[in-house]
Amino acid sequence: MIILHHLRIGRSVFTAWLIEELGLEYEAKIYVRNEMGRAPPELKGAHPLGKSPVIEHDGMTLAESGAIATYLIDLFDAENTLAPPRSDVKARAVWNQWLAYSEASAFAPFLFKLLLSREQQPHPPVISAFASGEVALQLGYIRDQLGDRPFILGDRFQAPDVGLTYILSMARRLNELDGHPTLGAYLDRNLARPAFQRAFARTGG
Ligand SMILES: N[C@@H](CCC(=O)N[C@@H](CS)C(=O)NCC(=O)O)C(=O)O
Repeated sequence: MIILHHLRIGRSVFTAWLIEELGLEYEAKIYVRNEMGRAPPELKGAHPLGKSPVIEHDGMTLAESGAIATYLIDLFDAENTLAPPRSDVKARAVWNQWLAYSEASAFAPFLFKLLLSREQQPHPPVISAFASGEVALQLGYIRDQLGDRPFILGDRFQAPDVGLTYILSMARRLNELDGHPTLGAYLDRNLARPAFQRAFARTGG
């Protein structure tokens, strides 16, 4: 049995979604953010950083959404539904690139935007210029790479689409998707998947 330490309203629902896509049993331990939007101290009982998602499985505790996704797929995706087979080294490398991309390159500019949106004007010009330029760069990159394909790696939904959905849902919250109809349609397509709907209902988002 997998235990998912789930902090509400954040990226952990996307780990629940992956677990649902794999059809696995799990228990969600749910934590609620404090008035500053931060995790409660009890989450440090699951992992020293006190951040979510964290899973416990088979005597192991694991943090970091990308590492959790790779672990679950290595163990449970025997049919290669969410990843190319490991024997296809190049396809797997491209898959890994996209799996890492959401947390490694894409996330920080959106976080800056989110934090700035909570600050009063005038905003610090260096951070504002960095955030705006990088958000435009990342959204343009995802749009161009997606093209007119339904999913980021082609015709088939795979694990990197989960992380990209997280990034694009942040972009939508920040009103950054208005000029990107193909990204909006991609986001809606992913959020409509029954496994996402189940994860949302089960965890509260
Ligand atoms: N790189 C980590 C980031 C984990 C993270 O920052 N999670 C946020 C939730 S979206 C969190 O727990 N924030 C609570 C806090 O920092 O107090 C991952 O991919 O899992």
